[in-house]
Amino acid sequence: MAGIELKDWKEQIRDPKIECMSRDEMTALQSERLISQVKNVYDNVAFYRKKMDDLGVLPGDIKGIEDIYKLPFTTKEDLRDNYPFGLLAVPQDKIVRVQGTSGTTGKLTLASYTQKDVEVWGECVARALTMAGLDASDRIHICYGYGLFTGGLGLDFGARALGAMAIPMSSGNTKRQLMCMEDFGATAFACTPSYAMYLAEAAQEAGVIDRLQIKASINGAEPWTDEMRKKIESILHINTFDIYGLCEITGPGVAMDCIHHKGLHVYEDYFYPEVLNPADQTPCKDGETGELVFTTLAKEGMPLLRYRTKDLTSIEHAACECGRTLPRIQKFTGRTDDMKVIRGVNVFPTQVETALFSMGGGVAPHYMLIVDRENNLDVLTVMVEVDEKYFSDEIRKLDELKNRVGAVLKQALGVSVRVKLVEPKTIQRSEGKAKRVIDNREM
Ligand code: DLL
Repeated sequence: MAGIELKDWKEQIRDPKIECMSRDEMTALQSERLISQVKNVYDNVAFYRKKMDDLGVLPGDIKGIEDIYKLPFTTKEDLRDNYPFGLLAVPQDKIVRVQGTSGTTGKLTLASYTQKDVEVWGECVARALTMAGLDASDRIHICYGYGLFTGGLGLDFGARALGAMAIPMSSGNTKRQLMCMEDFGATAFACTPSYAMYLAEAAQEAGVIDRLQIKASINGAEPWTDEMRKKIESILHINTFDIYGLCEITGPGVAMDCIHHKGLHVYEDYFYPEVLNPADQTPCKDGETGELVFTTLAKEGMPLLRYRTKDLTSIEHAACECGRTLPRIQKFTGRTDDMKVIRGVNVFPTQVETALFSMGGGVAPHYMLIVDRENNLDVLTVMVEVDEKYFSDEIRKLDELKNRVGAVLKQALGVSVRVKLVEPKTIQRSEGKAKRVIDNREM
């Protein structure tokens, strides 16, 4: 059994007053914050004043959180159009930090933070770290990149708020990462799930697992499956936790899953979540999948109303076994723009991951989807790493495995795929977000 068994788990809650608040109290808090936030953006952000005027909505029309549907949406394009500082609600000299998306092409999506915004951010990440069973005695090895991307600094702010030791490794040089983890006695680490998988395999290969004191890892910034979670846990004998966030809203620490792994708790006292039908933006019921939309309730620097994340999930408001009343969003299948339509069928990379894990051996969870168009038809090729032995054994075994992978993927995706089996470590490992899809149709 990996990590700490559930029965031995001591649930820690950093701020029970908020995290276990009754729904009525939370609604009252959210309403109060929304009313003042709407007045703030109407008075201080020309973009929102115009949007609200166009809709004929005045701040006085917002009497509580139930009126949120009256407010305008904000999109990534709006952020780009107002790049870099057009959406600030405070003078630029009150901004103490900017962070951006991890994208490498085109203009960045930039977010600006006041001193208080940074403190709130650190507090939210500290709540998340507490949810992962960590406290001031822990040593957190952070291998998210430090820079404009929010991963490294976000976890660092959280470690500081918790009073834990931050080990600011940033990404790269896996051998050195493992050496420092061991030498500094790290008790937790944080990075993307794909890099956690890579680190786990590297630690296994180097035979250092028994010398590490890691008990938990905090992984997010990209979609990953429950199967991947269990695989990392079983290799390293730790508990892993899924952390979610986006720079526009705050960075990591918008939501985090607890030891029960039944969805990620949203810090809804600061970030009000809506799950909306992507076709007409009407609210989804609990359990129905839609687009996640956030309103920042207390952000000073760059508050956003109804920001469309393009992330697909469902929400659940029933209290969790951990005692928290914060609603839970389901683990993400992906973003609307990660989804590929192959001959009319919607395909997410995470479906491939689940299918590969269901095969129970032979194939590794390192894969890539390549989409082409041949003779006006979409062709999906899935490249998968397989055990070395298939390349040394007779070719017949490799062919058999290829047919098996093809059948499993066809069943899971509902569309036939070409399978390309490759040797271990062929697919490029990423220290940032894993690139799972190449769509040559977009070239
Ligand atoms: O990825 C913030 C972050 C850093 C989260 C470290 C967790 C850990 P951005 O670069 O702005 O911010 O990218 C945000 O990444 O809209 C999702 O599509 C995706 N994403 C983030 N966390 C998760 C997760 C950071 N746990 C975009 N599961 C979001 C699935 C995630 N997707």
